[in-house]
Amino acid sequence: MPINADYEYSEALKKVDLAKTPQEKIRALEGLLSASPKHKGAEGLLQEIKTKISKLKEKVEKERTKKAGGFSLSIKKEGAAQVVLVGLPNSGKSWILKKFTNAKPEVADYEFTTQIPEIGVMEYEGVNIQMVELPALFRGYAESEKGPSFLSIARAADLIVIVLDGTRDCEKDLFLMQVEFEIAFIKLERLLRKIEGAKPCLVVVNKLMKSFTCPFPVCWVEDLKHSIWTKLGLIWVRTKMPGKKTDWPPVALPKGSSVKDLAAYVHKDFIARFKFARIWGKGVKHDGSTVGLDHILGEGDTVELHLK
Ligand SMILES: Nc1nc2c(ncn2[C@@H]2O[C@H](COP(=O)(O)OP(=O)(O)O)[C@@H](O)[C@H]2O)c(=O)[nH]1
Ligand SMILES: [Mg+2]
Repeated sequence: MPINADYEYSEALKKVDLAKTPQEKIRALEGLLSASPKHKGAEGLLQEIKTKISKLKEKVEKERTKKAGGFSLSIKKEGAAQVVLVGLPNSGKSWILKKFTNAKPEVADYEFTTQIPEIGVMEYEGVNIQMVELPALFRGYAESEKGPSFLSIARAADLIVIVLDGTRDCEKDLFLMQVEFEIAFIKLERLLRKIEGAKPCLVVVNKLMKSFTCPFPVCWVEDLKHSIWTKLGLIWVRTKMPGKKTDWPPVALPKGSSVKDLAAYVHKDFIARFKFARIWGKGVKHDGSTVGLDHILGEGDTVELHLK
């Protein structure tokens, strides 16, 4: 290890010793983690630090939830993915939920209209995606009475959509929310920077289109549906059995899925009974091509499964 790296590590270690509150300890350990050597021999050490961090975070979160009256909220996932809408009061979360889903939330020109999570279902090419609106964020949310419970829903979601009001100072509003996520130990996935354990997130600008500096992927509200789908990293494919009509609804699978993944999804016995599949779609040279289990699927493919 180079001398200065050695020095950095021992400084980081000192900070860990000096940290008093669990929060300080977490930050210090995260510092230690980045200052630690990354070679093969250090894997055990790195793992030890990571375990310490996650245990401390769990402890802090438990205490926060206990303070909030002991309720950790969770919303049962339905459909191919769960997407959570977060934003400041009046940013247009309910308006978005109403526009893109079957839900009928109250959309109103006063603050904190939505007091409990509202749930709707958005359809993309026949695939259902659950959309949950969380009660509006504010400064101090992560340590407020109900904020931690609501943030636990965001933590469990597949994607966090941050709603910004384009008529306001977007950078400032976004920063306020970033701080709350930081306090709640929810790491948000950034453009151009890989962060371990980070949550996929998407910023949507509502009301007025404008551009601003943003470390996360951004879209305009009119493109939200497609942007959510892209960000989820899913593809939809349609299945059929020989001689039958194409099934409905389509199946959503992670990008890069194979015929084998699809067969396993459709029925637990289908891999064992698989003979071959025929595919129609952009992914194959000739419509109706015969493929095996390893064939990688493309979005919009129709797959006919031939079984023993
Ligand atoms: N002009 C315009 N107004 C909007 C838009 N989205 C929401 N609003 C208005 O902003 C206010 C707050 O919307 P709402 O969805 O209730 O905000 P929430 O508190 O984030 O759920 C309402 O008066 C909406 O009519 C939009 O895209 N354009
Ligand atoms: Mg609302």
